[in-house]
Amino acid sequence: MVDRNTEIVRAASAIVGDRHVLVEPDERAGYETDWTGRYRGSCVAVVRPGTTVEVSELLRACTRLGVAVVTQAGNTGLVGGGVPRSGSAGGEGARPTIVLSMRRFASISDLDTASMQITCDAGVTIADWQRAARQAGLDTPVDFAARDSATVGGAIATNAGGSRVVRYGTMRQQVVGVEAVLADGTIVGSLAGLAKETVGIHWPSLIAGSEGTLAVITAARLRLVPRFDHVTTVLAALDDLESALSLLAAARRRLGSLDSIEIIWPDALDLVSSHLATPAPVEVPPQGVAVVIECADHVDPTTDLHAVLADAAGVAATAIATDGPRRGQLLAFRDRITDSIATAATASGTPTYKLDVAVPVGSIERLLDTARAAADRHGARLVPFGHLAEGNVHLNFLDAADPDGIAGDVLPIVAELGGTISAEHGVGVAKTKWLHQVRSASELDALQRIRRALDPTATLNPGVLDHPGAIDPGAIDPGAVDERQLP
Ligand code: 2HG
Ligand code: ZN
Repeated sequence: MVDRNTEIVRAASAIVGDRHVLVEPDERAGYETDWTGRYRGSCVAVVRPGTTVEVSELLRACTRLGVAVVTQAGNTGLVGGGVPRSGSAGGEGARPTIVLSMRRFASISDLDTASMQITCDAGVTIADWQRAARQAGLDTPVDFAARDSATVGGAIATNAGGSRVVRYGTMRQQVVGVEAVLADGTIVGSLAGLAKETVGIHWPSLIAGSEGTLAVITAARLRLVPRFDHVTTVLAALDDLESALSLLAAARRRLGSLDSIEIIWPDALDLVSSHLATPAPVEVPPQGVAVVIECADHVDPTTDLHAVLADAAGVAATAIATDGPRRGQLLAFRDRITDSIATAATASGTPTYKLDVAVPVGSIERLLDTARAAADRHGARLVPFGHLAEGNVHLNFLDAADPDGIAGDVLPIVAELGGTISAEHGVGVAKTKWLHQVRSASELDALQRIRRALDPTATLNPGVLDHPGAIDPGAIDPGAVDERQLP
C-alpha cells in the first residue's frame, strides 16, 4: 500500500512538475525554520505552484489525502504561522504536511492611476509593490522594515501594519479585492477593484488576518496612495513618555502631513547604535524616549513640523533631515532595530522572545513597567520599541530562558489594560494559548465554526489560531472526507 507521504508527492508532482516539488532535506531546510530560529518543524515536501489552478488542484489533493498545508512566501513571520509544526513529516500519529511556497506568484499588473489601484500576485514583495507604485508617481500605503522579503499575501494574511498605519490604516484596509483558494479547491473573490460593493460577505474582509487558515491568497487588488515630493524626518529625544504622548496629540491635530510616528526606548536605541557602530544623533535623557516622526506632503512640511516641536514640552534634542541619504541615516535607527536584535541573539545563542502587543496609548507606561518587571524576574533583557500612535509596542526579550513565564506575566496585564496580545504580527502558534485573554470561550468556538465550515478537514494551517480545546486537527480522519463532495 502506498503511504500518504508518497501519494502527496506523486500528486503534487503531477500538478506542478517534479522540479517544483522539493523533497530533499537540504532543499526543504530553509522553508522548515522561521528566520528567528525559534519555530521549526518538518514537511514531506515544499511545493511551488505557479498558477491559481495549480493551487486549487493541490489543495483538493491535500484535502482528499488528509495532508496539512502551511502556506509560506517571504518567511518573515514572527509567530511561527508560516513554518511546519514539529514532527509533521511523519512518524506515529503525525500528520503529513506540505509547505505551499507562493514565491513563484510574483507578477504585478493593471496599475491604474485613476482608481489608484494595482494587482499584485501573493508572492510580490512589499518592496516590489512599492517600486511599481513609485514608477507611476504613486506609493504604497503600507511599509515596514521587512519590505524586501515580506510579501503581499503574507501581509494580508497577518493584517500587517508597519509605520504608515497612523495615516492609512493596516493592510486589511488596502485590499480592494482578493483572489483566493479554499481548502476544497474552490476559487473565490474578484480582482475587479470595485471600491464600492455590497453583495454580502466581502472576501477580503473575511480573509485578511486569518493567517492562512481560511484560504490561500493567490492575488490581490491593492490601493495606492500619492507619492509626496517632500518628506521630512525627525529623530527627537524626549524627557519622558508623557512628553511623547503630548507630541503625538499635537502632531495628529496640527500636521495633516503626518506619515509615521515611531517610538524607541533607550535600550533599543543603544543596541541599534552599537550594531550600526554609529552614535545616536540625539542623546536620550535617562527616563526619556526617542521618537521618529515623518511628515510627507506635496509642499514642504518642515516649517509646520518645526512649529509643533517648538511648542512641545519636554523635547530635549532633535535631528532633522529632508534629503534622502540623511533621512536614511536617521531612519536606520528605527528600521535596523530588528536586525540588531537578531545579531545580539545569534551572539548569545538564545532566540529572542518577541511579544507584539498594543494597549490604549494612555496605558503604555503601565505596559512598560510590567514588561520591565517580567524581564527582571526572568533574567531577560528588554528591548522595547514600536508604533506610538497605535500603542503598539514590540517587547523583545533577549536571553529569555522562560518565554512562557514572561508571557504569563505580561499578557494578562495587556488584556486588563484593554489591549491586544497581537497587534500586527498575528497569533501563529506562538500565542494560541493566550487567545482566551482577549476572546471569550464562546467567541473562540464561533470562530472555530466559521473555520470548519470552510475547511472541514482542517487542511489549512492546523495549529495556527487553534485555541487549546479546539478540534485536534491531527485527529481528523481523512477517510471521512467524501470525495464526491469535492469540486
Ligand atoms: C517592526 O516594527 C516589525 O520593525 C518587527 O514589526 C518588530 O522585531 C520586532 O519585534
Ligand atoms: Zn512593527
